[in-house]
Amino acid sequence: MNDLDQRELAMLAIAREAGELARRRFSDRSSFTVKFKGPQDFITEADGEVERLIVGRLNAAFPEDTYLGEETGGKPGRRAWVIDPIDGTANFARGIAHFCVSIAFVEDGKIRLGAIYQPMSREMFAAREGRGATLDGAPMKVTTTAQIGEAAVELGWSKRRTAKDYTDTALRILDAGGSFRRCASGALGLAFVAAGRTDAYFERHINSWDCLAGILMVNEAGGWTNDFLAGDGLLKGGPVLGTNAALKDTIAKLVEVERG
Ligand code: LIP
Repeated sequence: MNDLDQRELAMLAIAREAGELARRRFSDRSSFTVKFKGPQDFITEADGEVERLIVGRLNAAFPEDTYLGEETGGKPGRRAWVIDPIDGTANFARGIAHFCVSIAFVEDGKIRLGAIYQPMSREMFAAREGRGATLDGAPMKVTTTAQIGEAAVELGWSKRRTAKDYTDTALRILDAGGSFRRCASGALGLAFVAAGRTDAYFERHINSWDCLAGILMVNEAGGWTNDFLAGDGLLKGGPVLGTNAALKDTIAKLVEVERG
């Protein structure tokens, strides 16, 4: 078993263990309080608790690796785990069962592994560079939708970009005949593109911990993403578009992102 095999097995087991902890906290609303890191930026004690579990387990198994976590930060090196302990925190805080644990492994600037575990459905979305993407072990494939008039597009939102940018983008999608939604978890939004549940996910600014696992899944499921890690996406975030090859040019033009 090589290093990546060992990391893949550990990542999947830890994502599931961490997700079950998040599920227990979500199911007992007296177990956490809701606070704000900023406008519309929720946090609960569960976020930190889950991240500490993930980092502790990974550090014990791979002490030479580095980390970048939404809640504890970090200095990612050549081999780095990029972690969102609870993506969809606003949903978690409001009692909406649409949230996940997202873990990605980046080596030499390439996303090698990704796991997105949705605790309330107990679905495990996963991918390994060059070996495809799976949902509970079964292969995932993006849709073949080619017409925007048949497409469902999820548009991620945060206050990191203007309301006008968001509404202008949504209007272009709607005027072109597409439908749009916003479900408040970028990781699940990209995982659903990989699973063929939606046709595209776009967000003008998203953080690396929210999207790296999902980016790998979309590419390994036969889809296309922009080059998120170009420039300084790992530390500064940036735009993310994940879709299928048939819609790529249409959607990229509507959301005004470089096709690369
Ligand atoms: C969320 C992101 C999502 C964004 C939400 C929020 P969090 O992350 O995954 O892409 O649209 O506003 O930032 O805060 O739930 O971990």
